[in-house]
Amino acid sequence: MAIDRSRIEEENQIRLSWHESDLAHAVDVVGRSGVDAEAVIAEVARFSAAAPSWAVGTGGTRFGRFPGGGEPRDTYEKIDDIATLNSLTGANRTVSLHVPWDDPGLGAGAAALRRHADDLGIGFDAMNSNTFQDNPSTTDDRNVSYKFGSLANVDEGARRAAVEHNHYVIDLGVELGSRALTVWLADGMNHPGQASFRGQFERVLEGLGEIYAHVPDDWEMYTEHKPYEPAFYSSVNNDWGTSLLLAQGTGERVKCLVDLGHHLPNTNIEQVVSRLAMVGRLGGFHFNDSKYGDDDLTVGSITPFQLFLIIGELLEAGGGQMPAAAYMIDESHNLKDPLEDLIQATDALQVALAQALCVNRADLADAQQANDPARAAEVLHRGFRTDVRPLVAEARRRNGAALDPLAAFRAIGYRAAVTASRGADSVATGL
Ligand code: LRH
Ligand code: MN
Repeated sequence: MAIDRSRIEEENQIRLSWHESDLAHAVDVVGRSGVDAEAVIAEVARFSAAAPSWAVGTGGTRFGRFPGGGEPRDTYEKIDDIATLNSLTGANRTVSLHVPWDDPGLGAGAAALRRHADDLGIGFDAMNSNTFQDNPSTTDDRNVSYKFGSLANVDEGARRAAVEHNHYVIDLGVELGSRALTVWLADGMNHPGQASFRGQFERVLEGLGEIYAHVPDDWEMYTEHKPYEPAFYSSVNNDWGTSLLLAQGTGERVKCLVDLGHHLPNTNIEQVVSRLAMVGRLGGFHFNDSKYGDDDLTVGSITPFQLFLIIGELLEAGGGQMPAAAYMIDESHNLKDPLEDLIQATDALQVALAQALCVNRADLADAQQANDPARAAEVLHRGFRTDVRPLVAEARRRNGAALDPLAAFRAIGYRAAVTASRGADSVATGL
């Protein structure tokens, strides 16, 4: 089930005259700070963030889960929903799968899923392996468990299972046209003394090496750090420093993936981004937002200024454009409709990018060179406080998408339609 694009055009027609006057004003305002609005619109239109297959359903917490109905029942329907999302935002052109939550099987299964996604104009972004849950195909049959870790486990059987699972995920990704693997490990300790910090690190480094040996030459591999959860005393890959050591210790095409929610409160994430980009090891992002822990909330909903600064560092690293990297959203929805949340997340990324592009980088460099922090702040805030929404809407319109994607999603009634066809209690696999 895909949205009829003519319906999106109808919704745009309703708003077109307002949009055109708002756009003319925004172009004028941006022009006065020496920024080319056309360049901003073009760069926003070029941007895309992969949608996570595990976030088109209701996630829930250990305290409860309140599904809203009409959830995708398999990976095909997840891709239908992501195609709908992309037709509204024009900026979610790929899906990031999580195995075994999404596993069409090698051969005919993968080929059929690839055809389905292709027909809907959706590509496959980085694949995610899962060695944080025991499951029939990788652990149970081998009578091993990830309870005490996967690559870091002292049990050779568990380590073997984890390496071979990642090999399988790579093989699947190759057949689907993906070009990267993300390895996030839940491995760590809950209790001081439970294991050796160095021992766990060295076993993970060895395991990543065995996984990397299977990675095709035109692929990248990402290590994703996280300070805690589900390990509550220490995680093996706990921060960007450890992630960088693992990436540099494993191979040239191994880079670090920055999940915004995987940083302790008050961590200067934009500085982490600057460091990793500086050494050529910034592989990708899992965008979300959080107030306390890994809350996986809507991108830009809690700390929009931090998101603006992070994207500013990316433009710095990319010479005024977004550098090539794996941009992905990683959220878990509890209260909002999953697609509405992803629409708002994507809009927040497009808005933060447009704001960062509205910073006159030459003026900022001048102020920095003059040790004039007040003027530097003025230049920065001028970008952050510019109402860039008409520029973002125009970028979407030029991508054949919606001026106002959330309003269009509701007006078109996609959720009601899929609830009718899938059932009010259909449940999606994932978090
Ligand atoms: C871990 C994480 C990781 C995924 C999972 C769904 O918290 O961010 O990226 O494997 O969420
Ligand atoms: Mn993540």
